[in-house]
Amino acid sequence: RFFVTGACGQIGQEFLPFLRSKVGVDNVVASDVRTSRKLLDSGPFSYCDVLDKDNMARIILENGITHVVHFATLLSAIGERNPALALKVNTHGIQNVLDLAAAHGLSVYAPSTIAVFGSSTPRHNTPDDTVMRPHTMYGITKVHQELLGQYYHDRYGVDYRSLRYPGIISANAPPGGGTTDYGVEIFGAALQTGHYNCFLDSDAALPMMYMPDCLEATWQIITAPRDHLKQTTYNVTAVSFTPAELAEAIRHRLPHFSISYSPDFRDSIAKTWPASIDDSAARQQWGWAPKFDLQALADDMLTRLAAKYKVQLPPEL
Ligand code: VAH
Repeated sequence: RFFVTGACGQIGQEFLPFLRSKVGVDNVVASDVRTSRKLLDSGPFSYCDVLDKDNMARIILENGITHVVHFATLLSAIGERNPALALKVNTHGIQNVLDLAAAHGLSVYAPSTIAVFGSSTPRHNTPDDTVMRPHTMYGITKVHQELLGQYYHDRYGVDYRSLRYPGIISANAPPGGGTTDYGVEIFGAALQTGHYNCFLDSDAALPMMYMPDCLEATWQIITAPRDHLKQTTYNVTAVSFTPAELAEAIRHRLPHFSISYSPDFRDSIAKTWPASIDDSAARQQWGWAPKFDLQALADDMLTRLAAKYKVQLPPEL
């Protein structure tokens, strides 16, 4: 049975129904510090602040949990607005999860991020094992998570697994305060106003992935046979593009779409992250292969959001 923290977040919202479709609704207990009617009606839910270890222990033991999927976290941009809270939630949350995993023999999946890298890391085709000196509180806490996960794996035998997500683009769930959020906002603006003022500069290249690929990658690493895995944390990516290149892909379907640039502090964060990453270990060891490239991602986002906003897309050229 699975326990999912951060079920209301960008990834949690979509991973929850995906996981339930794989293992059965009643085999997944969702949790968060917020909830919604939709979430409560969708299956088992328990209120859980990841800082409250006793409550987490109660939920895990009373529900016979064997796997924890730990999504609760503060992302890069929101973390810079409140570094003290990001430090607390991100480090204590994973520590509580790992302590309970060690005590009760649980498996843990907790995502990491390309934000673990910094300006002294090679920016192109960044390998799995390289310099990790991040500049954001979010990145610092995720380096801590990676090392702690490895430590609990080596010392207490915890089956800890992690993917370094790139920016994740999704049509359903809004992102929650990251540097890569522009990649989602741009589609809503393109369809609703025809214009987007981007908070990153035109040339800020970042690795990205479409949500369906993210869900598959996450499921694949969770279910991969342990003896195929030679490391606890893997780079994964699908495509890399700049805001200008994404705008171009949108113009393919919406020729009148325009973009302007007003880079803010998030552009300075983006410039310290890799422009592209090397995920060959994930491809070799557990068969990672993304399905969506830039144009496929843009077309699918526009089709889904046009239906949501009831906007007519011009016929394909
Ligand atoms: C962020 N979307 O922007 C997150 C991500 C690739 C970075 O972890 O903070």
